[in-house]
Amino acid sequence: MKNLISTLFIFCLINCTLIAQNTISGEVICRNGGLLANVTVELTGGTIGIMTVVTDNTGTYTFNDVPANEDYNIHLEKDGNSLSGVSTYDLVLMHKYILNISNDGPLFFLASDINNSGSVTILDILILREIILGSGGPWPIGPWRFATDDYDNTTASGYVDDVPVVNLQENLTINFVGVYVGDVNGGSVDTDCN
Ligand SMILES: [Ca+2]
Ligand SMILES: [Ca+2]
Repeated sequence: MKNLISTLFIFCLINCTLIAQNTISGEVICRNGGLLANVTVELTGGTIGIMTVVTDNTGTYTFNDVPANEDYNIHLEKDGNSLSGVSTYDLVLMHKYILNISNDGPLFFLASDINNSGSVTILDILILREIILGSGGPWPIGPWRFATDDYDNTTASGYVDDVPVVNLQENLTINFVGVYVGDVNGGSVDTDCN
């Protein structure tokens, strides 16, 4: 009997490890703090292949029953080609950024780096100017981009658009801020921002 219990215990231990599952969830907000709907969130990797959810008016996403002990990638994207929130005033702010007289933090930088080169230069201004003159798009990247709430370009912390999850061991909460590229001052009033 003792041997049987030991065998069952070992069997359970192995299988419990194999079927352990977790939840990956979070919230996507706008720069003004509103909840951002219609963001496509993809979870890829491990044995699941790909799982996709779209945020609703609560701005939340949830992946249930994600197998533990595996590696994943979370990717966010959202369509957009409106100039809502993008104006010549943003060009002025970018000029000031280049001249070191205006910098309102990491999200300001992310919205200003139009070509995703890792710096804000006169080329970004020229590209955004063409977008404005052309009444919208195409953006080199985006226009929506998604930064984790710990994103900071000056310290290389946090992630944008893609978040790696290595060896999932527990339930994770990963929150994002949606940034509309070109809307440097974050004045966009997107209809999906609740
Ligand atoms: Ca750039
Ligand atoms: Ca703006």
